Amino acid sequence: MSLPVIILGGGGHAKVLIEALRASNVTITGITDADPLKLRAAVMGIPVLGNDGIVDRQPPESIQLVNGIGSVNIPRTRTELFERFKARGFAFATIVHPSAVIASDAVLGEGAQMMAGAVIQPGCRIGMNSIVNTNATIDHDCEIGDHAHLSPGVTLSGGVRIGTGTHVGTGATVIQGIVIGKNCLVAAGAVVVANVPDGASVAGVPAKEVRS
Ligand code: JB2
Repeated sequence: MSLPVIILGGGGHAKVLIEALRASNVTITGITDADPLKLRAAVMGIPVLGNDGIVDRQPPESIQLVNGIGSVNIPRTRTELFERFKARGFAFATIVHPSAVIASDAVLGEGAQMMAGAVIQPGCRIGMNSIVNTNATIDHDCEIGDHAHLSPGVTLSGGVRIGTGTHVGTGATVIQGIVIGKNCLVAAGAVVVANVPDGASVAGVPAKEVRS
C-alpha cells in the first residue's frame, strides 16, 4: 500500500485492523471517528484526526481507506460508509493478515478483510467490504456476499453461500452446500443444516428460525 492509509472508526475492530496492517509493515496515517470525545486521542498510537469530514476534504486518489467499523453494533454504518466513499471515488484497501491462508485462486473483493488465522480454500469468492474474522475457516467453493461478516471461529464447509449483509456469529458452523440469504443473522454457536431465507434470524443446534 503506497498511499497514506486512513482507518474509519477507532473502536474494537480498528484495533484488530491496526495489528494486521502493522504485521504487513503498512504505515497508518490516522483514524477518523464520529465521537468528538475521541478527537485528539490515539488508538494503539495512531492519532484520531477528526470525523469523516477529514476524508471528504482529501482528493480521492491521494489516500486509501480501511473500514474500521465492525458489523456487530452498527452494521448499516459499515455498509453506508463504504458505499458513500466509493461513490466519491475513494478506494478501500483489501486486508490480509500475514497469518491468513488464502488459496491461490480465491477472489477477494475490494475492502474485504481477512483477519489473523483466517483460512480461505480454493474456489471461494469473498465479497466487497466483508469481514472474515479471526480464525474463521471457509472451505472450497464458498461464496460470501458483499458486506457480510463471518465472526471469529466461524466454520463454513464446502459450497456454502452467504448473502449480502449477513452476519454469522462467533463459532457458528454451516454444513456443506447450505444457502443463507441476504441480511440474515446466524447466532453465535449455531449449527446450520438447512437453507436460511433472506432476512431470517436463526439460532441453536440444529439452527432454527427465531424472531429477531
Ligand atoms: O460514521 C462513523 C461512525 N459511527 C460510529 N464514522 C466514523 N469514522 N466512526 C464512526 N463510529 C465509531 O466507530 C464510534 O464512535 C466508535 O469509536 C467506533 C466503533 O467502535 P466499537 O468498538 O463500538 O465497535 P466496532 O465496530 O469497532 O467493533 C464491533 O465489531 C467487531 C467486529 C465490536 O462488537 C467488536 O467486538 C467486534 N469484534
